[in-house]
Amino acid sequence: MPLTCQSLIQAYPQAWQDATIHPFLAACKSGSIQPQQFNTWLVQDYLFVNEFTRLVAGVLTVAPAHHFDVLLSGMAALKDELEWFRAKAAERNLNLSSPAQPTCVEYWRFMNGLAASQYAVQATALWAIELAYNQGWQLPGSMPAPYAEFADRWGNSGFTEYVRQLEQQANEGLARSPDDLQLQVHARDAFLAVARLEQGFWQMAFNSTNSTDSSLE
Ligand code: HMH
Repeated sequence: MPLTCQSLIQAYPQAWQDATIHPFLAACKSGSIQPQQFNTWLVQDYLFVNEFTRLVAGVLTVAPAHHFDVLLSGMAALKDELEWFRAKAAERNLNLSSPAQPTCVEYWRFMNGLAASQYAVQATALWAIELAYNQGWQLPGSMPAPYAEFADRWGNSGFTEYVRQLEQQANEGLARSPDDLQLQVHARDAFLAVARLEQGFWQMAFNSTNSTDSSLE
């Protein structure tokens, strides 16, 4: 039996719930998120997405050619997303040259390390990273301004469809070696690492107070 993306979520529901349901997102929904918390997330996520762009580029180098369309559409969307982050940061007078916090650096390292993995492992991680935001921003339901715009970026139907395509491609990659147990373990570990890092990323921003974050201003 080949491993599938859905079977990973079913096997580790708690890890996935921790990755996608967090007090940070609940506080955006209720409007009680503090500016330092939100701005820390925004700056650190910009730094994350820069490195994530390299991950997608790396996946492209090992993907079969018939998977290029989906990956290239993701790359094009990232160009727009990085511009959008810079505009949002400018509106809030945030310094995007701030240092990455340890949790962000840990996520970078994980993503850089994936380059040595087989395509199916990389495709599984890419799917999990995008699904975490797709579900995380969608699950709370409609958010008040200014957070609605953020929720829509990752919760919109086009992005949801993109994540579904990533899932199909990851499943296809996994299905190519149904008897390779080492590959399955590796893909599972990547999925669990993404879940843990996603939870940590929300927690990092949620914990941020004026005294813990020197990067704002
Ligand atoms: C931490 N995970 C994190 N940031 C993002 N922007 C995404 C996933 C989705 O691209």
